[in-house]
Amino acid sequence: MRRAGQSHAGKLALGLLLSACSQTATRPAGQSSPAGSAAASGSAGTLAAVSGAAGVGITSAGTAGGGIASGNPAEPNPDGGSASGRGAAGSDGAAAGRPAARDGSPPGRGAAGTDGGRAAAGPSGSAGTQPTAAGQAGGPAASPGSPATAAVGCEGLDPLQTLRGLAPTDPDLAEDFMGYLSDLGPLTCAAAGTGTARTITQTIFVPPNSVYDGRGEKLTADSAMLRCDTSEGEQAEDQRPYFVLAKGATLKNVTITYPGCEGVHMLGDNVLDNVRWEDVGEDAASVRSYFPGGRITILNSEAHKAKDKTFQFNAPCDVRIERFTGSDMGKLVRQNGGEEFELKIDLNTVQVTGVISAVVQSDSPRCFIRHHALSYMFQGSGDKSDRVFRDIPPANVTEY
Ligand code: ADA
Ligand code: CA
Repeated sequence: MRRAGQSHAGKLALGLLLSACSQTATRPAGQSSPAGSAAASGSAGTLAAVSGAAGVGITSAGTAGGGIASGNPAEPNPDGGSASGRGAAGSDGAAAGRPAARDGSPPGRGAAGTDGGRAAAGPSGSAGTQPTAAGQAGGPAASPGSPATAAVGCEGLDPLQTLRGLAPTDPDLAEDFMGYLSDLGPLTCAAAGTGTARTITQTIFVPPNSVYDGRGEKLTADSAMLRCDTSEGEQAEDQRPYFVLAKGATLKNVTITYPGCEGVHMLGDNVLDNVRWEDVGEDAASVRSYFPGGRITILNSEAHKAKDKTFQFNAPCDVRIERFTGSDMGKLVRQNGGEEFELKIDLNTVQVTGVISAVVQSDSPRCFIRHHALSYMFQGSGDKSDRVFRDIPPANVTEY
């Protein structure tokens, strides 16, 4: 891997040594190209070992149980066997008489498409200009400007009722959100993990502003109960997530194993800290179009084997990914295709290898990227430098 700060010769020598298309996003100051004119890439497939990934790894401290309150009976989702749209991606039914949802729709709903609901929305708590150095330094769960809100525990809490309270005001998005909720199935509310390896049969709901500390636990989804796609590519759109994080919730010290299913759904203003995806499913974590979005902070984490995208954003967000390692992935970050809402992304000390398609891909003229100590290695041969920040205006990319 080449890193910022190495001499060009040093980079080149190391790059040749690695015999692969490792490139850093370093460029001379003032140059607007996202990745500079990186050297042509080398041989296909073989990846150099990743070194120096700071802060990753799960600490297995603690074995205390408790903290898990089942808000719902542990039984299969009654609508789990519904005929509509299971399995294959995009196999939804008839669209309602309006533009369809912009992201993976619940079964029976419209196919993915565009809707204007979000595209015209303003930025997430920021001026619509290029982010500044200070602009994305995020604190944990709470986002600046949001009222100081106390953590909500699971006791007496109805997850679906809580989620309904977060419905968007836009009627179309609200309808999509309600469809999402009805398809989500039963949820287990939990504000703490177990520190053990266990199989989950329901999506875990982390209440608003709570910190779910898995204490090093290793979770495996029951693929029938979470409707995980275990076919090649794992891209079915109606898989259930391991976690739904309410607004302001934090998830930490958790490993998500195979099958990855829909990973983690983040309502907004969330922190993921020391989360490890061993084998990403449809995606590792996402903000859906009908979620509030906001500040998303992903720290000390790693993700592997994402056939398509790792982190997917379908609503305006201010994203910070710091001390992250990933391997074998289509994209590290994908802004939902065809969307033009504002998305700010800060990549700080990020190392990805085996990238197939892009480090970040967006069709939005308002996708702004800041990066520091970013290194990447594509699969295959050929110069992939135009794919580092794919389809993103070079002027929107700043190295710091
Ligand atoms: C696919 C799909 C989108 C959206 C996205 C996601 O890219 O085409 O509509 O569902 O997945 O959010 O995972
Ligand atoms: Ca998804």
